[in-house]
Amino acid sequence: MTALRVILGDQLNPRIASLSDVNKAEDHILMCEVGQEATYVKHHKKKIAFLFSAMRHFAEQLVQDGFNIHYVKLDDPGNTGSLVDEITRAVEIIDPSLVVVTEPSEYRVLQAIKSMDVGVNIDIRPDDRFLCTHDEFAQWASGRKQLRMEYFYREMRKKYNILIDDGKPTGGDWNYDSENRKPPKAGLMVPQTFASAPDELTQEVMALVADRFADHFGDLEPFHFAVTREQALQALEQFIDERLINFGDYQDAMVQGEPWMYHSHLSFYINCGLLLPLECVEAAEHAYRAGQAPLNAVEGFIRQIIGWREYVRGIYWLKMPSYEQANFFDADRDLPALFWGADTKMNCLKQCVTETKENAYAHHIQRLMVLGNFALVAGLDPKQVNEWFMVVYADAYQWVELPNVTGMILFADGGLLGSKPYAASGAYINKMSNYCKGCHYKVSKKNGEQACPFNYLYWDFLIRNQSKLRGNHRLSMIYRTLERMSEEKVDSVKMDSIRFFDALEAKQIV
Ligand code: FAD
Ligand code: DLZ
Ligand code: SF4
Repeated sequence: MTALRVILGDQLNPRIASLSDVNKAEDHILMCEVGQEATYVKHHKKKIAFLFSAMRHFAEQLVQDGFNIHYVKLDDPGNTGSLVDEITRAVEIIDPSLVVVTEPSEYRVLQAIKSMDVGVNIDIRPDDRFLCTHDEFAQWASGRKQLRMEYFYREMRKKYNILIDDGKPTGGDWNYDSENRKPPKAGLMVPQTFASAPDELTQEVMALVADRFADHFGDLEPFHFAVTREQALQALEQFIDERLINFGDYQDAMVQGEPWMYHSHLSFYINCGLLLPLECVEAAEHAYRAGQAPLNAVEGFIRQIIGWREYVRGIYWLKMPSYEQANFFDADRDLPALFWGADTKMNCLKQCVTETKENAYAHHIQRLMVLGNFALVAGLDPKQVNEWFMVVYADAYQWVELPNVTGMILFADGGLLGSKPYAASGAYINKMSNYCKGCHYKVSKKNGEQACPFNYLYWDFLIRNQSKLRGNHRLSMIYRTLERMSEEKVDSVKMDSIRFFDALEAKQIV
């Protein structure tokens, strides 16, 4: 019996469920580069080059290991341009008695595969790279008034026995986040991120991307991502050896000219399968046990992976497809051109967009507290904001992008994922970065043309949405402060915001 085993672009691991019972002699493995996946949103050039190169390297490895590979390149004659049509075409060519696929990570692709009729059974297997199944998450969520990552995370720690000593959390506490908010200090020496020179195969892919996707956002060069499992393991090792020690302390810090900071830069590799989440977590725990990294750093890193990563995926599958439509604040402002690199006088936004364009990467606090904070307080349309975040980051797949954008930054789900909106004034950005020093605006000024726009947009957001937010007990202090604000001050907030929004709409440089 011949099976056709489909490997999607984000399933690049030999331990993937669809290969668990592969018969090397008889089965065929299908991988395909298709125009539709690269253009349904116009992904950053670096993301496409990264994924195509990683796919080709993975296929090459499978060939060396003796598998029958049916690999369709983007420019192969006959390439139909869509995943579904390529699977159909391969079924016609290979004539298997079964198609096996690991559940696609994105709802859109799962629906497309489920609705296929290729004349043979399609076996869709759970993706066991994730640490929590859909059923487990649904069970955990059922009956709870509020979903909170922290409680989910504790369950995951217990389930996988991670940072647990004698049944209790290592060090006595579950969470050391309060130790992970140090502002950057002058003269921080940030180690280089992992870099590998593009080999011949990657160069070929880069030429293809430069030719076919020239109008997509983002810089293709320099390209230094890992594109094989071996290289991704080196990137993991380099993070554990050189940056994990400071990951916790400076997790929220932003420094001009330092796009990578002490973060791991592993999301690209974990999300496409080159690394497995549990091996990253185990490497970090091992470093702690060996005395190489402090607990606040190790626990913080582990929480991101077995906590946040699994939690957002759980919410995605719990709430799709309606989650895509969520717009709690009825926000409808168009995404301004500054997100695509048009000039802006707001230095924090300029830095984060420029680095995003160069690297297809920004770290979490840049995404959350600069780009996301602006999208929230300016009332940008969730659909356009989601599309932007899907386009620009090399780690973006809808299962992880959508909950982070709709839930975490925009609060467009009304508080399902997080308990309050992450809105902040310029003071937060000034505390956690050195961006304000080089800015046209004055972070110390609350109103007027020179004032930092975040300072008045923050209050304008709270005023505009008070009917929806006043009942949120985590915002009660802030609303009491607003009540005590003079009428004159409230008027200045509104006037400054109107002036700012008018300028945005008139496409002036803000
Ligand atoms: P580190 O800071 O080193 O964290 C370690 C790992 O934890 C990451 O590699 C990632 O796998 C995981 N992680 C951390 N935070 C989150 C989170 N909030 N959700 C899920 N996983 C997390 N992450 C993506 O992988 N893809 C996205 O498209 C994406 N879009 C985002 C959009 C917004 C608006 C925000 C606020 C966050 C988004 N994130 C996304 C989460 C997070 O910002 C990135 O995972 C992280 O910046 C990747 O860099 P890193 O590998 O250096 O992470
Ligand atoms: C993101 C992406 C891109 C750019 N190209 C491909 C591709 O050519 N072939 C493929 O199998 N997957 C690609 N992907 C990933 C998919 O868009 C999608 O995220 C996965 O199939 C998971 O559902
Ligand atoms: Fe950003 Fe305001 Fe600081 Fe300028 S002053 S960098 S706009 S926070």
